[in-house]
Amino acid sequence: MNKLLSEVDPQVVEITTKDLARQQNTLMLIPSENYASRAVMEIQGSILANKYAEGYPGERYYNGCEFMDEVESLAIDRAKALFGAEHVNVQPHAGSQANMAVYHALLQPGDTILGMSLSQGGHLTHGAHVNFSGNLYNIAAYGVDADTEQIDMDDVGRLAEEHRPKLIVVGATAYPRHFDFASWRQVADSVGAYLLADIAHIAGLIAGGAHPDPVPYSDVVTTTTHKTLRGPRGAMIMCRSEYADKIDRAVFPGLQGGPFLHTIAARAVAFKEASEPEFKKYQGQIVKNAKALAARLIENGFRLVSGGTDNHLMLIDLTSKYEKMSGRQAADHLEDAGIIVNKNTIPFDKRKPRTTSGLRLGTPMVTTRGMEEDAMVQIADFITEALEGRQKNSIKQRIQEKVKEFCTQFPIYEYLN
Ligand code: DSN
Repeated sequence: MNKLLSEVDPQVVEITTKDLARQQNTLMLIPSENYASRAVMEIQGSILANKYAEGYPGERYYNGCEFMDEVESLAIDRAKALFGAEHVNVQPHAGSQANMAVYHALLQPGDTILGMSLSQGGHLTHGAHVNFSGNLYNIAAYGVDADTEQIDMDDVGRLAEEHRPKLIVVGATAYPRHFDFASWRQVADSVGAYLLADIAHIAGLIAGGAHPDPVPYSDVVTTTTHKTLRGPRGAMIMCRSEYADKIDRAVFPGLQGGPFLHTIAARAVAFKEASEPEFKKYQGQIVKNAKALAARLIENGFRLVSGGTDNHLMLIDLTSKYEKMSGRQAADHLEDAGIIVNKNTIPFDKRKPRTTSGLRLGTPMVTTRGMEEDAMVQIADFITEALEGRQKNSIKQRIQEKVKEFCTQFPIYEYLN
């Protein structure tokens, strides 16, 4: 029981060490990822992982939960203070489970949900036909306007009127613009629907004051905790007090058994970090960096969906520059050059989701490393050079070396080296 990991399993240590080098030596631009702090990682690997604690603080089905109650209550109180929420459930294991719990709490199978179409920026759980949401519920989908590539609230209002949803989901995984939550509330009220804000991508920006706040306007807000919020993998649900019991019962015993107290404790740590002044500065810098990256990419001849970004991410429309290169090919070329991005559909994409005509990239991770606007100009130039020189392995190899050298200026997890 007291042996070191390196003694018990050198093979796993070796794999992890290789990924540490990858995380250090590449530019990780996937907008939904982040580097969790040492403190967050430390508590995740702690003895809190050893305990079952089905139930909620003060009402557990297991004995020995005194300190589990204490740490879960701390996480809840910190989340409430951070977001100004009336009620918080910190137990969902992941964002999909959080959304599933909300639907389970507020809807019956067959009820209508209005959510953003997956191909235009929504999430699987917002009604995709391959997901439980699209199977169990009747889905109406909104997208973006063909000219502006932004959500048109008049169109959302018309769709709501036509389909009379019981619940409207506002939120996305690939939308580079702000959500005006007050307008969403108006649409929800006009048809008597619940409003669910899924802020998984932008939770950190919201906590740091860099994006409008959904909490005053929404019945329920869900988020993962590992994206811009920079906590451990996992999720939480915030809601108005009137829905607290339904939401809690939907999570446990409705969908889950034992909560993961080690990650709940890590959420508590992340919420503490997110309440510090540096976090606000960090979130502001994410947005400044995204704008700088977007501006340079445009200067370098790329077209960005909707013309730019207001948040942490952007979508490159590759068709504007390269007739034949798909998002999949471009993401692979960039990986060869040490730059990690997502292939992603663009609105009204003619290619399939596994191929795509776009790239999704964002700045949370490079900002965590301490990079600022001048570094974004350099990154945009690396991307441009790699895609222009894609046919030649020697060019991609040279850029990979330059990227690795560039990354040495922004070390991660020095204590692990
Ligand atoms: N998988 C997430 C993303 O990358 O956007 C959404 O849950």
